[in-house]
This record gives sequence, C-alpha cells and structure tokens, in this order.
Amino acid sequence: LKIYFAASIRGGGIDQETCRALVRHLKGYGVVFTEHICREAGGRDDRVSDEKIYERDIRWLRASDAVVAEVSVPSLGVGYEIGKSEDWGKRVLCLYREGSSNRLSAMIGGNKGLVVKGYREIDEALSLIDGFLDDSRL
Ligand code: 6IA
Repeated sequence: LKIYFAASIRGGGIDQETCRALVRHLKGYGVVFTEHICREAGGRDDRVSDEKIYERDIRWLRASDAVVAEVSVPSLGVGYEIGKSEDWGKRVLCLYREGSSNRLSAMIGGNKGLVVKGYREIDEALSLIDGFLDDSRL
C-alpha cells in the first residue's frame, strides 16, 4: 500500500511524538512517501527549494492509494493536499485531536467526502488508522 501522510509543517507543525507514532504505525501497511516530514516539522526546511518540494509531493500524492492527514494544526499545505486528493477520488482519513486549541475548519469537518475522526490518545488514532486502512474498498 502506498500511503501519503500529510501534517502541518510551516502552518505551525504538529508535535513530533504524535507525528512519529502515526508514521511508524502507517509504515506497517506499506510505503509512507512522506515519512521524513516529522523530522522537518518545526525545523529548518529550506535545504530543498519550494518548487522541488511541491513537485515531488504532488507526484507522491497522485501515486498514493490512501491519504492520512493529521489536521489538528491548521496548514495551507495539508488543506491543499486534502482538496487535491478528494478531486482525484482518493480515500482520505483526517485525524483531529479533540481539545486542540484550533477548531477544525468547516471545509474539512463539514465535508462528507472525507473520513474525519477525532481522537484523544494516540492509541485511539492508531485504531482509527486500522479501521480506515483495513477497509476492503482500498
Ligand atoms: O503549509 P505547510 O507547510 O504546513 O504544509 C505541510 C504539507 O505540505 C505536508 O503535508 C507536506 O506534504 C507538504 N510539505 C510542506 N513542506 C514540505 C517539506 N519541506 N517537505 C515535504 N513536504 C512538505 C521540507 C523539505 C525537506 C526535504 C528539507
């Protein structure tokens, strides 16, 4: 399975522990194109040009079988990737940590074309991933 994992980078950055736990779990299902984004979150990400990042990510997104997005921290990039994925008919799981200081955008939370799930503990998020990826429609 080829999985595109999306999470906020410049849009604030998700916490590293959550990022790593999600990526580690996703890797049990196959290739995670974006496994490096945890290390980049909140750190320097200017070693590669924005143009290169955009082109590579779009290529990966197009090639993916499923998209898992952590949406607790608002991110223009993640929102853009979710919109593209939806247009391309990909199944998208959006994971939102309940009680986050940012309310989830209505453009994500109100979209019936996406699978949007709230979680409190990381283990809950991992079970939600299992439910999503074990679905036979993939
Ligand atoms: O607007 P944001 O920066 O929060 O957007 C985050 C989303 O855009 C993530 O889901 C990524 O897929 C994508 N993205 C943004 N910046 C990068 C990036 N920079 N690398 C990969 N994906 C990115 C670091 C480059 C690194 C190789 C040095």
